[in-house]
Amino acid sequence: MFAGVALAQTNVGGPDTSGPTLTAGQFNLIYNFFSFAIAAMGASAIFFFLARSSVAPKYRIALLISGVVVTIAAYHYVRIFNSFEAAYALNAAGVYAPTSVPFNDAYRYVDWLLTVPLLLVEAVAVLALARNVANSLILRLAVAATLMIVLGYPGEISTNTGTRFLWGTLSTIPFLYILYILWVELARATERQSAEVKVLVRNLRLLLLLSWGVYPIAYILPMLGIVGSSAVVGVQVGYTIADVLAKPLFGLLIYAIAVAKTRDDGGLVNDVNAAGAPLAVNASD
Ligand SMILES: *C/C=C(C)/C=C/C=C(C)/C=C/C1=C(C)CCCC1(C)C
Repeated sequence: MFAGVALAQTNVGGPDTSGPTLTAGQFNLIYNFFSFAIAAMGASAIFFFLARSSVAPKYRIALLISGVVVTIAAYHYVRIFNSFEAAYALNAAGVYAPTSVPFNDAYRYVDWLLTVPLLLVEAVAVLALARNVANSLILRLAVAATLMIVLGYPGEISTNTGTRFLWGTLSTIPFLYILYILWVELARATERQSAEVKVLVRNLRLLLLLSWGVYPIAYILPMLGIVGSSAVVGVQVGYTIADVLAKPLFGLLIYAIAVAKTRDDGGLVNDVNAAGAPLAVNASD
């Protein structure tokens, strides 16, 4: 009986069943952000797949992974968008009230579970480090990324501040570990690079810090007294902005690094034959 009461309390709303009413402006803001994310993810997927031939073969895997990441994200944003549309209905009062269909926030976490480890692989891949160094980095980063997301989820779906705080804190431990590893290793990896690559990698690290830092901030909004419809808007818009920075924009920086490193490595004759045979090296570059 007590357990039942406790469960009912901590699970109010569950994965967002009975959300608050949204004004037309709030609904449209979220709606347009989701729509923008679908366009950004979809268009950048096309770009990353097609841009592979403009970088040296050893950097192509990084662009391929960038393309896969934004493709996965585009798919999930379509699902999130549809779920959001079904979860609210315009009523006679001109506001959007929750329907009986819950807004499915789990799509985000499933998306992150796939894309976050891949984003880390992408960053390591473009550096073209020695194989053993790269493998060890990828393993540590992928395990930490998975832990970060799995630990964050129970807090995300809880409306209980204590529960949210506990899982959020646990999730922050692997998060800090990832940032530390990337900060130290990305810096070390650029020591021998050209000035241009150094600046680009520095920008990549800053973008990573800036965009990844938005997620825990959006997560704690409901704990900072921002509740009801403002919390829904803050969390959804916050995560969407962060996703566009962390995936398409991050991918573009990866592309810029691959182009700069291709040039530093001696360039490439951009005339790839259809069979994808090894490219000739442009000695004059
Ligand atoms: C493309 C998606 C990306 C890069 C997602 C990144 C997500 C995070 C960095 C999430 C971090 C969290 C915490 C550090 C604590 C609270 C729970 C999370 C999962 C929101």
